[in-house]
Amino acid sequence: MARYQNIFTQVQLRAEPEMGVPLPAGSERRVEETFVNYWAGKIGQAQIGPIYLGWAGVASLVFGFIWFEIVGLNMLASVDWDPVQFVRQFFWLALEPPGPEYGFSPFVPLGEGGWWIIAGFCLTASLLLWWVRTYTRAKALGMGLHVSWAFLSAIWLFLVLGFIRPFFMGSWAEAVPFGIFPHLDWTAAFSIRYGNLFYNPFHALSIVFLYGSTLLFAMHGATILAVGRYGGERELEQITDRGTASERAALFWRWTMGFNATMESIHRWAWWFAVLTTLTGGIGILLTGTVVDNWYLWAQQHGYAPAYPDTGVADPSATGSMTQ
Ligand code: 07D
Ligand code: 07D
Repeated sequence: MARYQNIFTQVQLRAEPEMGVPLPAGSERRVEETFVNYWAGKIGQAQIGPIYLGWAGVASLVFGFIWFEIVGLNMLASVDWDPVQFVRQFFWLALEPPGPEYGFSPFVPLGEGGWWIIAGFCLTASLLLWWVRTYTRAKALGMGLHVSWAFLSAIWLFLVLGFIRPFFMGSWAEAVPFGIFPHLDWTAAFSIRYGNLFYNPFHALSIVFLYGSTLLFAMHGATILAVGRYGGERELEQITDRGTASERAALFWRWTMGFNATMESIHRWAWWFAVLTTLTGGIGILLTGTVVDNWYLWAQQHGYAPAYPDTGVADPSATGSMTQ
């Protein structure tokens, strides 16, 4: 007998693999193999595959692999090809972008940032090709493109950080290095150089949406789990029926906060909060150094930060002497 399964069901199916709907003529699945994994079944579906890679998927993996190799080999070279030091110092190793003397030139000696440009190109190609898959696979399944547009919002912030803003600043040196702690050092240095990012209202908005995303995620996840005993994850039949898990879930929030999202709108809330985190973030980063040189002084001018009594010491970033 067919039994309803969800990711919290303890019983794992062991049957003929589910191969999905037939694909339109001309499309091909690259990897038809399937197998069953017990631990995968503990957190989701036990069946792994088939996976549709297609040309975009294969090209994305190839570019991603080249990016990974370029970064890894440069890091290895930086410790004189010593594998032990590579492992010991991994978190601190970096592949840095070109220095300011090269401006935004595409022709930079490999050892002085050229590798960073090539690696950045490969990572960008890899991400964009993966994005193409989210688009074409959704189309092939007759789905909406919500995942693609959301992913594009993250790619927007990534491109602002590594390409669009450096382009407008006229210097690769503004871009983020590849490396675990080095990219955090860049983040801290960026904030200090541009007068404390906390006074950038778009950074604040981005934080609102990031925090909001975690709150909404927790509320929605908890609510659906809490009505799991009434079949809460079977959202479709729940929308129209009275006395269902969905109705309880909605009533819970109306009783506790006076307002409830609907089964549909809660997902729109989540989508917008997540998308706006990186969308507003990208705007905030793009404005930094291009339009606003010092967020703290900007905030003072706009009554957003307190102005302290004059000390008589000239702030170089206020006099314009720092911009050549
Ligand atoms: C959980 C999904 C899985 C994804 C993971 C990331 C790589 C990179 C590369 C060694 C939530 C895989 C990572 C493939 C390896 C090399 C060269 C997603 C999940 C597990 N950051 N950041 C991390 C990236 C920026 C910041 C961790 C990427 C900005 C802070 C990881 C980018 C700024 C902190 C990482 C990027 C910034 C981190 C965990 C790109 C401002 C942390 C990420 C492409 C936004 C945290 C040691 C995670 C940490 C952390 C990856 C950009 C700030 C290494 C790929 C420049 C403050 N970042 N980051 O779980 O522990 O994401 O750092 O733009 O505290 Mg970062
Ligand atoms: C990076 C989008 C690109 C990622 C992509 C993924 C792979 C992995 C892996 C297959 C994350 C590519 C994936 C390659 C493949 C596998 C395994 C999204 C990215 C496409 N900040 N801050 C933010 C807070 C401070 C600074 C955002 C908090 C300080 C800078 C976020 C605090 C200084 C930047 C946020 C705080 C500072 C940010 C990021 C508190 C440092 C950015 C949102 C409490 C001293 C970024 C406008 C995000 C931004 C950003 C939070 C403090 C610097 C909301 C909570 C004051 C330079 N900060 N921050 O989703 O957009 O990133 O700013 O102190 O660039 Mg900040």
